[in-house]
Amino acid sequence: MGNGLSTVGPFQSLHVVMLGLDSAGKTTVLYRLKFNEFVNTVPTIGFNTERVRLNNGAARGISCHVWDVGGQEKLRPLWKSYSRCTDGIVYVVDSVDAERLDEAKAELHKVARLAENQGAPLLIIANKQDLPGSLPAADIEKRLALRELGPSATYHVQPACAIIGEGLHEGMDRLSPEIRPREGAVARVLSH
Ligand SMILES: Nc1nc2c(ncn2[C@@H]2O[C@H](COP(=O)(O)OP(=O)(O)OP(=O)(O)O)[C@@H](O)[C@H]2O)c(=O)[nH]1
Ligand SMILES: [Mg+2]
Repeated sequence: MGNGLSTVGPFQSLHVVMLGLDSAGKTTVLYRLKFNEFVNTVPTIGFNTERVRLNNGAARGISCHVWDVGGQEKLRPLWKSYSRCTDGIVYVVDSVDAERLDEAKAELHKVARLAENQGAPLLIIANKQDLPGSLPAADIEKRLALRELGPSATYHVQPACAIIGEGLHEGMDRLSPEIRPREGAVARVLSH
């Protein structure tokens, strides 16, 4: 990501949507961020949402309203409405599921190219780095063809292991300084 000036300070609240294929680890990420512990999950039918206070680096003190939307194929049409006017998109990828990386790429590009998501920074979580055979962040970046999202897209690929929480706060720390108030964001910031 670039070196954008931070426009988001403590006590402000951001709206972040978390997407990714089923079983990528989204709900595990959500509860790890919220409770700082491993929570055994079941596949999400619909969505989960939690308010999460970030505690790392530049993001310290920022409150995020995180929406974790189910990733099963039949639920993906919902992604569009959950990502509308979001301040940032977290896209979780299972780094050992090489077979489905093309599918993950297609779904990501669909969402990132929506007109209303232009300008929303993207954090890719290359999850499950604890498993043997997990692809490194650089390979995930290539396989997702992030450069094809265009020169104005801001993204960062963060290696992570959601079951122990490694990399998650670091990732969120990279996301938040990239968030600049857009129309929706300003309204939400002022309303908190
Ligand atoms: N080894 C390992 N397993 C993980 C990690 N993160 C999540 N898992 C496991 O992956 C499985 C799926 O995790 P979920 O968080 O339910 O996945 P999800 O993306 O929310 O899936 P949907 O709700 O169906 O979209 C669970 O068994 C998790 O325990 C990780 O970093 N490492
Ligand atoms: Mg889930």
